[in-house]
Amino acid sequence: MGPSNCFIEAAQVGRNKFARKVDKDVHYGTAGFREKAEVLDHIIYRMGLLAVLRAKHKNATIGLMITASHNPEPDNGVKLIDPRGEMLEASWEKIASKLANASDDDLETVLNDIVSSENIDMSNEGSVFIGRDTRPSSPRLAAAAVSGVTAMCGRAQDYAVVTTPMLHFFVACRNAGAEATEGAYRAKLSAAFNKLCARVKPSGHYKPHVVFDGANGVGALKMKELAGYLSNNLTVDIHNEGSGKLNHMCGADYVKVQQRAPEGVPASPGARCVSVDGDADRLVYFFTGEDGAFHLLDGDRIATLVAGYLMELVRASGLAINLGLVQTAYANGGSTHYIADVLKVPVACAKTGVKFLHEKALEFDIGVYFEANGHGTVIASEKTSRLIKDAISKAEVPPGQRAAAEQLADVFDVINQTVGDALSDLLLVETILRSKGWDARDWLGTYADLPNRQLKVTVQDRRVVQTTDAERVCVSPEGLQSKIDELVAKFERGRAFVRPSGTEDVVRVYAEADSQRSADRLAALVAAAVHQVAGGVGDAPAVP
Ligand code: 16G
Ligand code: MG
Repeated sequence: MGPSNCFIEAAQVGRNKFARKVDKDVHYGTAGFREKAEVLDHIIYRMGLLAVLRAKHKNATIGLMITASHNPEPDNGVKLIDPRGEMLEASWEKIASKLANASDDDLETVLNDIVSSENIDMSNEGSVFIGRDTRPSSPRLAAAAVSGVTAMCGRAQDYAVVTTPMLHFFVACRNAGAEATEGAYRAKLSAAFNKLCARVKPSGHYKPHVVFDGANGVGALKMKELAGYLSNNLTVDIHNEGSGKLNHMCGADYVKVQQRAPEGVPASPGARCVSVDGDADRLVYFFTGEDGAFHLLDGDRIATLVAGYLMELVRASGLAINLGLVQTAYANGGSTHYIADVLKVPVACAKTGVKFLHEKALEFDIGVYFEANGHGTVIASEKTSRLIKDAISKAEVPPGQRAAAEQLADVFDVINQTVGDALSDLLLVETILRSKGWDARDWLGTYADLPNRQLKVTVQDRRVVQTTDAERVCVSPEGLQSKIDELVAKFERGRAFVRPSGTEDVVRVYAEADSQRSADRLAALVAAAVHQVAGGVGDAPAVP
């Protein structure tokens, strides 16, 4: 079929089988499109079309993942994955939004416009990998995506139920000429982990056992499979394995936001527990103390653990590698102080959203990045990987330095560098705790968090709030930042910022200070200032 026939067919199928159900304008945001599942069919069909165009444009395989991550079960969503396993390039997010919002009658025109403005060679193959989470609506929506790919004369490979990071991995593998299968993924992670474990016997407080909260989603299914390959190096006790409702009273988001243990997980004091989210691209650790108190080890804790450990290895290797940690403004001031001033690791700040952290991390030879909510990974430049390989193979490198380089290489094998991956991050954290002989309490003891508070303010139009300097400074509305500065100055160790949410129709407020009472007061005062100058809706926030 000639290229123009593809457009005609794509538009016809779109009109006949995947007509728009709602007229609401949608927007491809940091996590793709996310809506109620029943209105997504036409959007996902169109993303199938777009994925083929993107694949032809890049002359490479593109990924299409159907998930709404930590959202409630009735929601769903879609995001595209670029050739090296990274998130869709920003300029194509606008194209995605335009295609999703086109009327049924305009489809053919919009598709033609994309091809001419992006100069797409339609004779290239359009290969698209498709994956989905465990939501009841996901099989139907995956079928819509396949229809889109087929109508656009592309070739779909359906991986059925996989985690988001697995699909990123498959796309990167295929485009690098490597095996893109679940078996290859499991083999890579488990072989690297088992090799690292063979080198270090469990010692000190470390016990090779974790309690796993699978959020009743795909993370539980895939952890169960992976666990079978870890032999005695780690036993995993899996709960919320799928019989309950997805993300309901469980999972990483629930645990982080509610600051409490998930339901469905037995609370045995001191046991190291981990929660992943609905598509297993983020995780948090926690444990319950002897006194029943809940203790969270969030993305900031993981970041400091990982960056500190890798910095030790880099120093021991003697290699000229510039390692840095990327956080967001949400990172607790206690963690930033510890990593920068105690562990002496350079720290950079990026805007909220995985792709912004990833981008910033590329500026380092080894970039560690984590959001406080548990999204994150580590990436190394090609130059760094070469440097490490050379150090291992050169006879003149002193044994101690070579051993550190070897350890670095093996640690990188356990990491999914394409995107944050809860299963890979879990193995990384376990590797480090094991090598330090730490339990969760030792890990928690490395530094103290500053008390903090997050609030939301509803305003008429959240776009009036604009920020700069990685969201730490508010430039609009005028006068808001000077008001925040004034308030912050009144509190010991005070810090606060505001930003429009990318996923909810609210302005978010974050504040921290030397006591919980002060953090609560500062957050409320800043929220009241936002309400006053940014067009607050309803009653002004109460100040305790
Ligand atoms: C999205 C982002 C997450 C970010 C969150 C912020 C990805 C894959 N996900 O879920 O990184 O923390 O948005 O939400 O990038 P907010 O803008 O509503 O605060
Ligand atoms: Mg997720």
